[in-house]
Order: sequence, then structure tokens, then C-alpha cells
Amino acid sequence: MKDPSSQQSIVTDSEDLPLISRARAASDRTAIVAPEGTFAYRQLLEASHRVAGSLLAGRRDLEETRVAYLVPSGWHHVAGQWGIWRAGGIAVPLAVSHPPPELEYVIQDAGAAIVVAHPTLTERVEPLTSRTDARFATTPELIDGDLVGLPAVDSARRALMVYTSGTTGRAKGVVTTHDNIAAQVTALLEAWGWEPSDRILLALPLHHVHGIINVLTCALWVGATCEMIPRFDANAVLDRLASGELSLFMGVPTVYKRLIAAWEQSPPERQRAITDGCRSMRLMVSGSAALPVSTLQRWREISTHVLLERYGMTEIGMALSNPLAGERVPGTVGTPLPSVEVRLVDDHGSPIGPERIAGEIEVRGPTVFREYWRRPEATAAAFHDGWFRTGDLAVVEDGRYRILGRASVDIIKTGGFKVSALEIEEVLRTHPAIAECAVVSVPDPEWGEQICVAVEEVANADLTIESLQQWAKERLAPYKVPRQLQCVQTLPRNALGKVMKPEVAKLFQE
Ligand code: MLC
Ligand code: AMP
Repeated sequence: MKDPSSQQSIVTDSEDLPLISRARAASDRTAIVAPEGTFAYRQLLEASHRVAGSLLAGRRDLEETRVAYLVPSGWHHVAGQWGIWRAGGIAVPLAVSHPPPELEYVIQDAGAAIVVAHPTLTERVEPLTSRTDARFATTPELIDGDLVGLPAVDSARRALMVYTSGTTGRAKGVVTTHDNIAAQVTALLEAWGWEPSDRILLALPLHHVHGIINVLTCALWVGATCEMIPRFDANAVLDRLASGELSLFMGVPTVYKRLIAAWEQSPPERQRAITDGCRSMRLMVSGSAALPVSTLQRWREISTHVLLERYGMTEIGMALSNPLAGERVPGTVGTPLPSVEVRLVDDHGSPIGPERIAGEIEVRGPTVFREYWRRPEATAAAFHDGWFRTGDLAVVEDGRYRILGRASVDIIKTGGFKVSALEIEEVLRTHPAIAECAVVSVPDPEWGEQICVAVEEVANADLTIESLQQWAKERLAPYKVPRQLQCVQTLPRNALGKVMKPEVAKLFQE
């Protein structure tokens, strides 16, 4: 591997994505602090240039080739992601927590022509590429590439594809362009007052926008420092908060629940150090799922911070946010971010005028994604008069939005991850003991919602939650695995034979 700190001059290339030109201006500042070491912007520019050279392998431009990459949060991840962009490719992040069938689905659906893995994850993903024509490469090989001329990448081009679950079919690739990403990032930089002097800890996964956009890309866009840990660990995060070296932190509500629990288990001296460290920070943000007011209050006692809650979605980046300065009202998600238009509509799609009437949130503006990958019908159905239909219900109170829930019972948010009940059912129906099943969620203090499944068994089956979980873990992401099982004679159905999900949910609430 080439020494990433080498001073060798970088071959000038013609591309000028803002992220890259801004990084040039930040040259000697620290970009990344990761398990592999500490890296300046200059080193990130060089490493990603080499990655781009390797990916190009003699071509002038990847021309929106999908490059799927399975790389833990850290230096190789960032160098890889930037390298894909600089070579003109579309970055398709794979989740390090996913079992092979989920990875294979994304690789195939995206039509990835190149699959990249960190050496520690080669075994999980390389066999999958042998079943497609995809080229396989490891990150050290890529970072060892040559400094060749790079293509001019137009910012209107597709940049990123994040897979997200919906109410129909399997997960869809949400395609955002470089322009979309720029709009999403600059809205947050302005609203949350990002500065080059900021230092943020990234403890979220890098296959979703919360980690990719709000934390990593915002930090690197502004010339700030992003500290990366390979996976969330409450005590490791508390140690960093206690250091007093961070200025920003962002997490989902489950992360704050975990931090509260770990703080409560700490000796008084450590508790004081954590509180002091937090006091010296300028902002802590929560999002991706509803923040319970009790969590906000407890974290305020511990950290002195009123968490800034905001609302967003993979397709639109962030849309609504409580203010950086000014009152943050618990239970609300504030007002539209810069450049984002938000409205509420009724069941007929008509905009709702007066306050205090609930409606579906629709969003318009430069932050909104381009398309679902290779699904023109689903893309068309997601828009209404040029507005993106979020499927979330809200009400406006005193000018601030309050999220009420989702229009569909089949969308579940657990630990900040969105999952589709229908997608889980499809997989569970292939279990030999399951004749029919219905997946629902119940409220859960730690995870927000917990996944439950009611099952009609085949004759003489003896299904247990343990055996089902073991089976499901090999096929589904860990956060999609059901936590409770009820075996029933027949699922509750209406006169048309449709399973009544609210009745199923009652089986688990009793
Ligand atoms: C994991 N476990 C769960 C679970 N997830 N149990 C119930 N419900 C879930 N959802 C179990 C595992 O099976 C395992 O059990 C144990 O918990 C530890 O698993 P883990 O994978 O190590 O979990 P952990 O790292 O502790 O995860 C907690 C977490 C994680 C909060 C760090 O859920 C997380 O990273 N969430 C963030 C998701 C996110 O980034 N969402 C943003 C989407 S974008 P066992 O028995 O096997 O030990 C978006 C837009 C926006 O929403 O607005 O931001
Ligand atoms: P995802 O599709 O994974 O990007 O998740 C987006 C969904 O998360 C939204 O459609 C909402 O349902 C939910 N969400 C995000 N932020 C919040 C929030 N602050 N409060 C309630 N729900 C939220």
C-alpha cells in the first residue's frame, strides 16, 4: 500500500465536484480520525485519487457504473467512497451487518459492475460476485492505484444509491445526484452552523443517510474533522464525549437510550467527566425516529443539552429541524430547512391550510432524490404534482411540525432503521414450518418499535422464537429479525380475507 502521507504531487484532473475542490482548500486540516490513523484532507485527496485510478483501470470515466462497497466505517470507507465519485461512478454502500442474501440482493438489483470489500469482509462478499460478472477488488488494492487523469464529473450526475424499504416489493435503490447531496449538505451546514473547527464523532452505520450525509459528508464539506469508530459502543462513545474534544454528536433515539443506560452504570467520577465533556460541545442532534420526551429530558439532565430533533428521509435528506438558536420544543421537529419546501395534504392530496389539522407531509426542492433505481412506476407513484409524498403524517402547531406517525402500518422503525413488514413476511414464508404469517410492530422503550410475527404453522411443525431467529439471521439484517412469535390457528382476517394488522398487533400487546 502506498504511504498515504506521501507528499507526491497529485496529478491535476479536470473534475471539480465542490466536495473535492473544497477539500483542496482544507489541505492540511485533519479530515478523518479512524482506527487506521489520522488523515489530512491532502491525504484523502491522494488516496481517493488512487482509488479512482484503480477503479477506472484504463477507462476515462466510470459513467455512472454502480460500485458496491462493503467496508467498515473508517479510512478505507471514506477513501473508497470518494474514489468512486471521482472516477464518475455511483456509490452503493453495503451494510456490514447484513448477511449474504441481503448483500446479494443489493449487488444484483443495483447491477453493480464492481464490488469492493475491506479485506476483513472479503469472504462474505467475494463469493457473491462470482455469480455475477462484477469485478471484485479489495480496498488496499484500490488505494495502491496510480495517479491517473480523472474525468470531469457533472454535478447533475447520479452519485449515491441507498437501499430503503417501502410499502411495496423489496428494498429500492434511492438515487441521489451530486447536486442533491450538495443541497442536502448545504441546508444542514447553514441551519446547524457547521464550522471548519467542528469535530464530530460518527457512530452510525454508513449505509444510511444519517451517517453518510448528516455526519460524514457535512463534516468533510466544511473542512471539519470526522472521528470514526467501526461500530456503535455506548462506553466508547461516552469516553469520546468525556474527552471534551468533540463539538458535535448525532444519533438515533436508541443511541441516546443506550448512552443514558451506560452513563447510569458509570461511577460518579466518570459521570461528572462525561457531563463536563458534553457541556463543552456546541450541538447534539437526534433523528431518524421519534425521540421520546422522556429520553430528551433525561439526556438534558446528563449532558446539559436539549437535543435538537429533526426529521428526514432517505429520499429527501433532512426536511424539518428545530432551531440551532431559539426554543427547541420537545415532541416537535421544527420548521423547514433552507431550500426545502414542506406542506401537508389531506387524503385527496389537497394542501391543508389552517393549523392543527393532520395531513401527509409532502416535500419539494433541490434536496429531493432523482429516482428509485430502475423503477419508473414506483418513482412516478412517489410524487404528486412534483411534490414527494413521504407517507408520514404530521400536524402544525404554532408554526412547528409534530410527527404523528406513518400512513402505512407496514412500515416499521426499529433502532432508527426503517423496515418493511411485507419484505420480512416474504422471507419468513419460505420457512418450512410457516404456512402464512403477518409481521407487525409493538412500541418498545429501547428500540422505538419491536418486530413481532404471528404465524399459521404447517401441520406438525413446532416453531420456536429461538429457532426462527436463528434461521432468519442467515437471511435478514439483524434489525429485521422478529423478537416475538405467536403461533395461531388462523390469522385475524376481514370479510375479504385480508389480514387485519391492528388485530394481529393486539396479540402482542396483551
Ligand atoms: C439489533 N438488535 C435488535 C435490533 N437491532 N433487537 C431488537 N430490535 C432491533 N432493531 C439486537 C441484535 O440482534 C443483537 O442481539 C443486539 O441487539 C446487538 O445488536 P447490534 O447490531 O450490535 O446492535 P447495536 O449496535 O447495539 O445497535 C444499536 C444501534 C443501531 C442503535 C447502534 O440500531 C443503529 O446503528 N441504529 C442507527 C440506524 C440508522 O442509522 N438509521 C438512519 C436511517 S436514515 P443478539 O441477541 O444477537 O446479541 C433515516 C433518515 C433520517 O432514518 O431521518 O435520518
Ligand atoms: P428512512 O426511510 O430510513 O430514511 O427513514 C425515514 C423515516 O424515518 C421517515 O419517513 C419517518 O417515518 C422517520 N423519521 C425520521 N426522523 C423522524 C423524527 N424526528 N420523528 C419521527 N419519525 C422520524
